[in-house]
Amino acid sequence: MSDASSPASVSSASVPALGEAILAGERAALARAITLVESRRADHRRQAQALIQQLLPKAGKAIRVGITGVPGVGKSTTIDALGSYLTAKGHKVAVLAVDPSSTRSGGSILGDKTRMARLAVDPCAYIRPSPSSGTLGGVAAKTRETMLLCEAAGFDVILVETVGVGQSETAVADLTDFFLVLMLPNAGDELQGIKKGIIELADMIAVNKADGAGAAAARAAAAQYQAALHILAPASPLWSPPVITISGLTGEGLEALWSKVEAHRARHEAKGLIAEKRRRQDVKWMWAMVQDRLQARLRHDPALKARTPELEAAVAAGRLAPTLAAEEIAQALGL
Ligand SMILES: Nc1nc2c(ncn2[C@@H]2O[C@H](COP(=O)(O)OP(=O)(O)OP(=O)(O)O)[C@@H](O)[C@H]2O)c(=O)[nH]1
Ligand SMILES: [Mg+2]
Repeated sequence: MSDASSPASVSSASVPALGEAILAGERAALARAITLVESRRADHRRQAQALIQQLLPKAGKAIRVGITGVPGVGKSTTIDALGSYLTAKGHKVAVLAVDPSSTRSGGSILGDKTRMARLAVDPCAYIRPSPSSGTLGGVAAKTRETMLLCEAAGFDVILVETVGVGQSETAVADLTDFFLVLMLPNAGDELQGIKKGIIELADMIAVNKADGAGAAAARAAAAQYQAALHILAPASPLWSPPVITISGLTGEGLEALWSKVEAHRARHEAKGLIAEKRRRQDVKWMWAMVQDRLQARLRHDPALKARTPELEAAVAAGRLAPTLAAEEIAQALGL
């Protein structure tokens, strides 16, 4: 069930209490904490960091799955069906999203709730739409912290949806243990447009809408993707990304899909590779956040904001060497 989060205003003394409430599985506390994490206010950021630090030892126990695909491929429909299958098996499922374009005033929120009708009323599921503003790095960093809060709250499956635009797939792949790429059955054009980068990120490809009249086309597409994977994907001794067909609408193939996710986890966990991947991701996140802060300084520092248009114009006009302009900006940043 998704909560409408109230404006977060937590006195610093009550951060530990909020943490305890999250650990006890209180939905309202989780929603408040996520609101803190998403807030831009400096005092909220500090409280959020204290909270994350407190809860970190209790986080990390979930299977984290990223799901991408072009608009309309059926991500939300599939997540609704997969999530319901998983809660019926006793899992607690959190659904998060990374959509850096979702400043469109909650449009995606409504969309997702109607497309995830079953999960939206499932007491063992929690749906949280994408943080609605900021850079991709900023949005993804907040989603990452929200994921940690959900784990501390006892969610053992985290599904992160992202629409396949820009670099959002890479950001979500860097948040998750397993990256699932959904494809449409009409492979012809799709295969042409397939980005090599996506294939390299994929731990599995699922051709969706393999139902009714689409079933045969889906099977044909799956065969083509399988062939493409052999050519494009780097061979790993541990895992060859499978290509399967599913229907998010009927639920067909979702059991097989999940058994692949579990097989991937078992195989990698046995060699300590999930933990290793997460440590690598953490280091990458650290640098991504440093870069985000530097960029924010670049954009918001009043002196720089006043000066950079002139510098840009002078460089563009050939009046100033780029090196000199860069030097001035670096000095202003204290570098
Ligand atoms: N036949 C069939 N239709 C499906 C299936 N999955 C989704 N659809 C339909 O495809 C349309 C888009 O589904 P969504 O789940 O909203 O797709 P999405 O990938 O989440 O879309 P965005 O959030 O806009 O990127 C809807 O009309 C669904 O009913 C499927 O397995 N079979
Ligand atoms: Mg969707």
